[in-house]
Amino acid sequence: MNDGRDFRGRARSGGRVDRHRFPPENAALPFSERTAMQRVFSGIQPTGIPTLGNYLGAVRNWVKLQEDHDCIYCVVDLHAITMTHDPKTLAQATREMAAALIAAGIDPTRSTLFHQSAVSAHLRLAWIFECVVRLGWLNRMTQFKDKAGKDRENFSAGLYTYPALMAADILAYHATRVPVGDDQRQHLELANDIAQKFNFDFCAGETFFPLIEPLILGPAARVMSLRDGTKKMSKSDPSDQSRINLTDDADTIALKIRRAKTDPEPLPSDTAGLEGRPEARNLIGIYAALTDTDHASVLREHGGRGFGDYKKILADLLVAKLEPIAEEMRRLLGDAATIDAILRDGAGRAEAIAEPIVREAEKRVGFLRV
Ligand code: AQP
Repeated sequence: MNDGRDFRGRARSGGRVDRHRFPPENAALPFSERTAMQRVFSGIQPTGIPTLGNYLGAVRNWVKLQEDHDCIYCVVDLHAITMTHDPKTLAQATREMAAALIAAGIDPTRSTLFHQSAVSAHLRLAWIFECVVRLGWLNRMTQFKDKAGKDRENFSAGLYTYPALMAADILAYHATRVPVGDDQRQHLELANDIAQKFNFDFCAGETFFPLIEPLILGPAARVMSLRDGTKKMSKSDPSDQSRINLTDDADTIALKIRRAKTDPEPLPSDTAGLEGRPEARNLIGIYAALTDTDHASVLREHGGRGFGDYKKILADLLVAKLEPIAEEMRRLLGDAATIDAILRDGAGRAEAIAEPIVREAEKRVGFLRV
């Protein structure tokens, strides 16, 4: 079954497998006409209105990647049921998330946009990966610890095995580049471990599943809560004041920024002065991301200002950037049938790519085909 190498592709004595080769020789390419471009996959849960964190950490980068990548973007409703959810609102939340992505700039004629539960290949590969991943690896996942806290016995098994489904989401498409916020870094490292163990166990060390490169981009890869600069901004945070929702109107944005927690000192003039000031760092990072600069340039421009003054400037910038998205989202949601048709079409295209890859994975595991 193997040639004496461990699952990470390292020869136990001498030699080394080239784990970075892409496309893998045995990956039965091409699966679409566009495989000359690197394939990107990313997903977002329909667990609420997307936040400024989702937008700056992920979605804005998804939009840019459409220029020169074969992009597949997924509303991950299977992941959304790993936490307690309301079945009456999930379908509409899925539609709203699709509308938010389109309003933010995802072009469904250039990218494949669909919802996860419409493509069963995700679940078939996820099951195989659940049998590949080791319990010890899952035990190290900080997102599960953060979400379940001390009450882990009462959380779903799905939340615990979430990273195996996430690995399947990406690898069912042989995607190699995954734009995410910094909170997902550990899950992508695990996905690479799963891929390499699968290759080792079932492909004699060949690169059937390619290595994934996380794309964690920009000065706002982790946008923090407006109430606590040490906690990430989340769409499911019980406090609406902790986040900016992409649908917030101008007054709400201004009020939330005005109330955002800060310290009494004025802004420093250089990045060293942000040390130990997580709330100041967060508000500077948001401005930097929205203006495509970095923390240092923002501080060169605004260092020395008091927060009262700076918050007004930041709120105006946020309103200018987010209002057009909210408006377009409202317009799109007036026509649910069109959103559904976009998702249906995307699911068909996604399935055409994933099906042969997952069928090949099932064959390699040894399932009977009759
Ligand atoms: N605060 C954040 N800063 C930067 N990036 C973020 N992302 C999420 N929060 C931030 C990125 O957004 C993408 C989609 O995330 P998700 O919906 O799949 O799940 P999540 O990371 O758990 O996001 P939330 O908003 O915190 O959702 P809930 O509250 O439902 O758990 C990912 O790329 C993520 O990195």
